[in-house]
Amino acid sequence: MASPKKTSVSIAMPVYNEEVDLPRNIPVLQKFLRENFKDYDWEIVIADNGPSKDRTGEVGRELEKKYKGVKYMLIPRSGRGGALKEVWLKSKSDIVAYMDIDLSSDLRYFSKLIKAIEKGSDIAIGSRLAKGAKVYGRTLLREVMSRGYNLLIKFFFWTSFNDAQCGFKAMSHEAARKLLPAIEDKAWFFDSEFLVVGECAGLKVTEIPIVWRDDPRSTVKVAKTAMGDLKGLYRLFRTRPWKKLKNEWKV
Ligand SMILES: Nc1nc2c(ncn2[C@@H]2O[C@H](COP(=O)(O)OP(=O)(O)O)[C@@H](O)[C@H]2O)c(=O)[nH]1
Ligand SMILES: [Mg+2]
Repeated sequence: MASPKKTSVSIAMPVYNEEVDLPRNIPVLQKFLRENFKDYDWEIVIADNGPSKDRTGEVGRELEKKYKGVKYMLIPRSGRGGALKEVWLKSKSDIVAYMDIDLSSDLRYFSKLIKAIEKGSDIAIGSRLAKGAKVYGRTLLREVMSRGYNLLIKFFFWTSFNDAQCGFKAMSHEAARKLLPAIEDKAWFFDSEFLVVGECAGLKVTEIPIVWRDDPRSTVKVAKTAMGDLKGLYRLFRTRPWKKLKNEWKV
């Protein structure tokens, strides 16, 4: 008798100049999935951008050869959001997900994200600002900015989630297929945009409190990214893209 089809999961790892973390953390994630995700058909997709200016490309291709279930993809130009969108839209898996290569989010919470989607959520997100979350080593500046930014989102869009920017998220194949073509940002605002537009259009977002150990090395330029976020929120407030989606989806 044929065994029942396993749920498939694609995990994108957006990377830019990550020659140090890639060989250290891809094996950690691959081992974790081998041991804990036996009931799933999983793949890890290294989503390199640019291309990176260091040996990320070579290291990524070596990891693809060496480790089962690991793929390397070079996505020309687009930033982090553009890379995620491309990997997710190309994926045929039932569930698409992503996490940051520094593995700041404790992997033990990954199955909770996936289970939330299996139980019927369209989007599941890790959260450092929900009740029950634990955060170690985050700078006061990032913490204050993050709290302020998320309050602003709630105030203007009446959304339910508390942490738009955590690098630990999953989405059903169906939600990705219908939502992502409408998402414009190709950089850091991408996450906020798909969450706001998705929830305002009627998709179900589940927030999972996680344990986060901050990696002090960061590729984020705080002032520039904050400006991009504010401009992005203003664009969404003005254009209200979910209205068109609600019509298309007949919500
Ligand atoms: N594909 C891609 N990934 C990026 C880009 N910029 C940053 N990343 C990745 O995004 C993830 C999160 O970056 P990180 O610097 O840890 O952000 P922070 O934890 O918010 O400070 C890491 O895996 C980075 O390599 C980009 O332009 N393209
Ligand atoms: Mg980080």
